Amino acid sequence: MHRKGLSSKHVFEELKKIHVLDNHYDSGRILCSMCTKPHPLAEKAYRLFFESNLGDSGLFPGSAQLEREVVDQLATLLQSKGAVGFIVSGGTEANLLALLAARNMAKNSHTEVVLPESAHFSFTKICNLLNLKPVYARLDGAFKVNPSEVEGCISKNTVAIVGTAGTAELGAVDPIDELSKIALKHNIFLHVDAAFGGLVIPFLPEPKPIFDFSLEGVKSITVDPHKMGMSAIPAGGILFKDAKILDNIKTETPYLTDKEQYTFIGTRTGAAAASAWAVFKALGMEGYRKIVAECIENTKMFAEGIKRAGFDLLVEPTLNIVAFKGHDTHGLAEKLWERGWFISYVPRYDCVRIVVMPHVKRRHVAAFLKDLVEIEKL
Ligand code: 0PR
Repeated sequence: MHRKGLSSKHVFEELKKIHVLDNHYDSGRILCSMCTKPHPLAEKAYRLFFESNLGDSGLFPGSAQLEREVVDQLATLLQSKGAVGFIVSGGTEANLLALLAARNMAKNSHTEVVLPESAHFSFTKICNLLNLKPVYARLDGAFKVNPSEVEGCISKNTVAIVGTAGTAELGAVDPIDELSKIALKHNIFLHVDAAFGGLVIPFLPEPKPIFDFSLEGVKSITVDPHKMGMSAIPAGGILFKDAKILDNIKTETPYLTDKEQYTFIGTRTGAAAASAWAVFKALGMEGYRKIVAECIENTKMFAEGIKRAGFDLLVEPTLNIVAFKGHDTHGLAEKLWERGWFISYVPRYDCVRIVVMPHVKRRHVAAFLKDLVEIEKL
């Protein structure tokens, strides 16, 4: 640190020089991210609530109201009347709170969680933290978890079953309706990780998979405004079917304005909730439907172009994620990186993954496909 402070102007000039090192969604070249350029109102709302700390929400009742209203809107979207929850730091914390609740609700001796093989890596961290043993259930040919495999993984030690509505790698939607039946039959907590899909699936045309609280066995859902919600980071969402579940994740905070906290993070910004609130208001159901429709259209354009260039899709996309492979997929990924395309190489499936977020426009798809054809010809 300098002994004497520098002028704000000087400091900001320095910052701007470093800022150019970052990549920006506007370039259309970021095809490996589940985040996107936030809606313009998200930024305005964020600035307005910049100081707010929901870790001591009695000081910020306005922010607390916005958080409750965002959660209520998510609950309605996910077909619930009484669901409660929080805007948290992201999908990782949301999944953590769900499994913490499930573990604390189960008997002390219970130590296992049944996960699809395709579960997000956040569950590896969570199992570590909560001292839970992950028991992995195998997938079917469409990369969705096989319900009978899930049932076979259940033991007297199982605290929860997890299903994913929109896997990170392929955008697959597990058969949550089947998992719900299994969870009810065995009286086990079912958590749905819809971190990505939760703000996509409700806006798809029918027929669409059912993954929400309309299924009786579903006890909690992760759904992140900072992914397809176009909100500012950090805005994850965790919803629980009813308020009783919250007792299992409560920590007393006797000297704060609020006498208890339920989130893992203590000091946490209210600006993210304000930003999600503003975007929900500004877009409405119709706005999101349009954005999702454009992403799906661009996904189809990618998929068709990729097939035409001679590559194989791993699976026809359900959501706005495309995965494909060729004879030397890693080599292909490297050539795409060299040409400035930020794509993911997924070792598990030896494929290239593209997430078609709202910042990816038709012209970017066309430019990518042109490069892909050129690379294939070399
Ligand atoms: N669950 C699912 C299904 C996810 O896809 C993710 C993140 C999480 C949980 C965890 O969410 P947080 O990262 O908010 O805690 N999925 C993205 C992924 O792994 C995260 C991401 C976002 C990666 C932006 C890269 C990136 O540029 O692909």
